[in-house]
Amino acid sequence: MYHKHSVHLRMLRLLLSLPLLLEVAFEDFSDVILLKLFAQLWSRRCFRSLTKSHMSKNVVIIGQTGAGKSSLINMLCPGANAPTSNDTTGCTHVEREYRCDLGDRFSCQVHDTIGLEEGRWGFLWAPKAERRLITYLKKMKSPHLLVYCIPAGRGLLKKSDGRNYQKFKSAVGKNVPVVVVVTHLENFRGPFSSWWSNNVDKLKAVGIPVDTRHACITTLPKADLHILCMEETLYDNSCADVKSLIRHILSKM
Ligand SMILES: Nc1nc2c(ncn2[C@@H]2O[C@H](COP(=O)(O)OP(=O)(O)O)[C@@H](O)[C@H]2O)c(=O)[nH]1
Ligand SMILES: [Mg+2]
Repeated sequence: MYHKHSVHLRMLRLLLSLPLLLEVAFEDFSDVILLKLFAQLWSRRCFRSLTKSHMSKNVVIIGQTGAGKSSLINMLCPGANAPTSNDTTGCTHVEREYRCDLGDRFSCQVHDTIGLEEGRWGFLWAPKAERRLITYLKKMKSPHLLVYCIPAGRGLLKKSDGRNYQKFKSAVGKNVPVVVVVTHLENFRGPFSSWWSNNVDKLKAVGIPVDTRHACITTLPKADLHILCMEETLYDNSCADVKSLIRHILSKM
């Protein structure tokens, strides 16, 4: 992408300077005017192409209540202050979008959503939460990417995660990729990425394809990691891994 733009820029500079050079060299001004016109059209095309990478793309974070969706938003978008809680019922009561700087001249909109799989006693009973999410995705002009959030703790990966993964994958259609972000990994021994390979059988069993693009992270803030005597870099590395995953997918669109 970067290479393509720098080539565009160089060609643009060359083309813009051509009419001036020719004006000096030739007396036939009609050719020069035509060249100027061509250069202007080219510059507009280049401008559109250059701004494309800054265009906002919609990344929607979904998953069961407590998976860490809002915490992930707060990690990706400093200052977002998305409400988080470890209450038994969800504390995200309304969908909201935040601007996220992905680095490498990329940015996107990340959407926090209401938690799935709550009981009747929850903020929004599971069937209603599903319908609401489907409506939200349909209303959105174009979701570009779904990020399915899974908590990594023991017994936390559920059949319902596979069901929801498949349900929302087909709801958005085959042109919208779905990736997985596994959270709550700060206590994992070894590199976080090996959680995925350690758990392929369970992923298969619940119905999440093992070749799904993914990131394995913790969203625990640095202050909390510090209290637990854990490396604060776990936070920065997690943030970088998710951003690079999102950037990788969006840059191919
Ligand atoms: N230890 C740990 N706690 C997390 C992590 N991600 C989220 N949490 C906690 O889990 C609870 C639910 O997180 P929240 O972001 O509100 O989940 P949501 O319902 O999916 O939006 C909060 O208390 C978070 O602090 C994580 O990676 N590690
Ligand atoms: Mg939330």
